[in-house]
Amino acid sequence: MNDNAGIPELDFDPYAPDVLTDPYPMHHAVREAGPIVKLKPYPTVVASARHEQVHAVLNDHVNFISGAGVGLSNFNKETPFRPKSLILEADPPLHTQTRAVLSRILSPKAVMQVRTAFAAEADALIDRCVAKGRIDGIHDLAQLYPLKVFPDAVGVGDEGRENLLIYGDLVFNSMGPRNELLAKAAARMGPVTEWIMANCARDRLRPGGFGDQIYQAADAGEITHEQAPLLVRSFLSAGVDTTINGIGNALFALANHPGEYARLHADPSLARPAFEEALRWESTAQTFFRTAARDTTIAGVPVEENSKVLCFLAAANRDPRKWPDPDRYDITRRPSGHVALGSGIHGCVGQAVARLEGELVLGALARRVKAIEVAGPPTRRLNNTLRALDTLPLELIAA
Ligand code: OVM
Repeated sequence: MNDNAGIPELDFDPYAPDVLTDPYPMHHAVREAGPIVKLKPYPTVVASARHEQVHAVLNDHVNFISGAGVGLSNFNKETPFRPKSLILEADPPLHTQTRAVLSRILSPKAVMQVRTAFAAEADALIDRCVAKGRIDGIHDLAQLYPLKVFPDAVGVGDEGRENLLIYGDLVFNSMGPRNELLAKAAARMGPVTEWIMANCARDRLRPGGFGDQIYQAADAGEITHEQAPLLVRSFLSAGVDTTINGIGNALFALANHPGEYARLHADPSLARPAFEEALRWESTAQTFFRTAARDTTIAGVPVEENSKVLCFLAAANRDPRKWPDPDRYDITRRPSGHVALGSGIHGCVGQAVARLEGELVLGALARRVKAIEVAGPPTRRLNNTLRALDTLPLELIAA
């Protein structure tokens, strides 16, 4: 089991269908094997499933860069599947410039401006779900909400928004190996990519929306006009599938923990911490990579330049070294320090929007629904990066 430099080597493929279906046994094994490990199927990768090392890697953007890709593929050796994101797959100084623009557009203060509109949509949607009683938590709720409010806020037209789901699925699959999941997603890619890029153009974006504000930043000289459409693309890549699954996973957590749901119903102001704890407990983005920019170390163990470093975010979020009773979903835990939204200079720039969406959906639910019952077995939608449900049959008991 121990190879070069004493790094344990484990025979797990994080992208095998059975592992994607139930990653927790692998998370446990990788975490307990050591602070960093190697994985037999991916010899150029070192991986960590512990909170301390994952956090340290994410907070060292000098040694562990993003510009060579944040998936398995190393852009120093392989061509990226699409033009690189100017924020996700970028390092300072480029990242510093683009990040400044996006973080202003998505700042807590800016996000307060959309709160009223987002709240009205959450209330209306939950009313429709309560009227139905029996719902599919994914198709009737988790997908509909972000797919309405986020493109509205960016300023994208109503036509063809389902392309955002297909594109998100593709982008997150592309961060894994070239397996069957990626091939299936890529088969749907041509017209979808065209639709996405067409909707990044200034004349397609509602004046004043998040998308238009990127062009305003270009007018002001903070970024170039050539960069603007690619930055709008980041909204359309990262803004929908992530929150859909964040909300879907939170519904899954609450449906399977009736005691926690009862506490939420009794005190709907727990909506925001309940969503936060769901991010920790069942992390939407399971993994992100960095690339070693030079020979360096992790936990004192040598890591060679150009190695890909696999950060198991979801496993770090259940590391018993960091969290008491880590497998327990506890809506009053207040899990600050979780890495579901990353950490460091690349930490989720849209987190204020993501948290707002989660809070409003769970809050509306808490006020109108006394209990959520599991009405059938959920099914999974396997993705190389995202923890995603395909269906989640629920019975909503009105308050
Ligand atoms: C982007 C992008 C795409 C996927 C995820 C993400 C989590 C960003 O295109 O910038 O952040």
